Amino acid sequence: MFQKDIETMPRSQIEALQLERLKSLVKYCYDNVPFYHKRLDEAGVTPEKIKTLADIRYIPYTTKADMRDNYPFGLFAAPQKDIVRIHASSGTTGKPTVVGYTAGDLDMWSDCMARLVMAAGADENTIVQICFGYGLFTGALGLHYGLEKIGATVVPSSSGNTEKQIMLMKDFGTTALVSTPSYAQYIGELAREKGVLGDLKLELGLFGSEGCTIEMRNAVEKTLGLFATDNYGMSELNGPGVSGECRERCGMHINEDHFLAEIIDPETGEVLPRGSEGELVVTTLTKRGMPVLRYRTKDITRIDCETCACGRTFARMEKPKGRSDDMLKIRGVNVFPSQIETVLMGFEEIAPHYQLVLTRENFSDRLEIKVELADGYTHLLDNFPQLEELHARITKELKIVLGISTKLTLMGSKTLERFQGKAKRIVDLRK
Ligand code: DLL
Repeated sequence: MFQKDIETMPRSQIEALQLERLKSLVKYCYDNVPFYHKRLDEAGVTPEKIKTLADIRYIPYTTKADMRDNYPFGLFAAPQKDIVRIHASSGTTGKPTVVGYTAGDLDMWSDCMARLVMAAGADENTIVQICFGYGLFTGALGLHYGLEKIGATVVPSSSGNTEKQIMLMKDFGTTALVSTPSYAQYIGELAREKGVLGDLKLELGLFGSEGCTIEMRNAVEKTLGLFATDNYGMSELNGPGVSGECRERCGMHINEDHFLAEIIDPETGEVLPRGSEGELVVTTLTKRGMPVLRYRTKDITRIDCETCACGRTFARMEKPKGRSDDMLKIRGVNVFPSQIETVLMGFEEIAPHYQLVLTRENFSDRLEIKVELADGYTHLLDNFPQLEELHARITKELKIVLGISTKLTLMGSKTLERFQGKAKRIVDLRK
């Protein structure tokens, strides 16, 4: 373990540390960020009001809209001279959300990452290729510093130019790959096509940044012949390093000394008891550049506080089921794309590439699921009875799991788009 004394602290000690840090964080935000000063005043919360961890419920939530309203630096708590790095979200729907880090924040970030990559099995013998895009996106630099901290050999190859990535992987004897699971799958397919898959020495995949069911992870592992762990985070909270899987892979350990996690009902905002499924809300306990109080992540998950078989005591969050704003509402029924992914990946005839197309016909929502046939099964496209039989089996299973009828289209190999970053699998033509 990277910091065994911290990662195995008894629960009571973790909570005592969180309370102490929460109290000083609230005071820090109150004194240094006019936005929080006003918000806390309006809610009647003074720093002295926080006496137990449960008192966090008095603090109002912070949302993405608050970040946008305070663009670019309005939520910074430290003066510009102390900010040494800025990252930002991609901002596909408006202005990006901007995050500033002090030197101490960067140190904390790389410690968090170092813990998680070590928990995944990386060490100083690991040669790791970072195939996340370097730049304002937090993924690449976040993992980069954590991996350097544990002494791994880092190859900052960034995303794109996949043929060159594969050449470097082969020539450098790369043993670990950092990327989205969808890009990893693409790298594997291209390496197979080029006839060099067998020359790669990949053992470990440090994946994250997008939803990935266990079934999808298994498919990517099979393609590349590696063991993969999942990593979770978001720019607003630091980037990656909020939580990640150890080799037990029974949930992602939350770095609880730096991040206080709650689960709330996404509709009512009510705090739910531990173990319930709901929206993850996170408070950054130690950040100084841009601390965040009770950030609504919109990610739907569940938290388990039992000690893990690996010995770590930090609570584990389940792989997010999806984002509350990615949940598809089809003819009144809530459907998460991850449910569809689980069904599709249960069929060996299906490749890990799919797209969900939403349309509206006659005032009614339609969901078309386009999915590629796996290599070795594309001949079915020329065998109508067999194709029909497979189509019927998958459609039936989708209906059972989703509770609604969908249109399934089975497609040939490499007909759907491939992604070098986060996969975009939903095409909503209803708007
Ligand atoms: O994706 C940070 C990151 C980089 C995490 C690299 C892990 C590895 P954003 O671009 O701000 O930050 O996107 C954050 O992506 O709220 C989730 O909806 C989703 N997400 C991130 N990691 C996972 C994961 C980075 N492991 C948003 N599983 C989050 C499911 C994830 N969803």
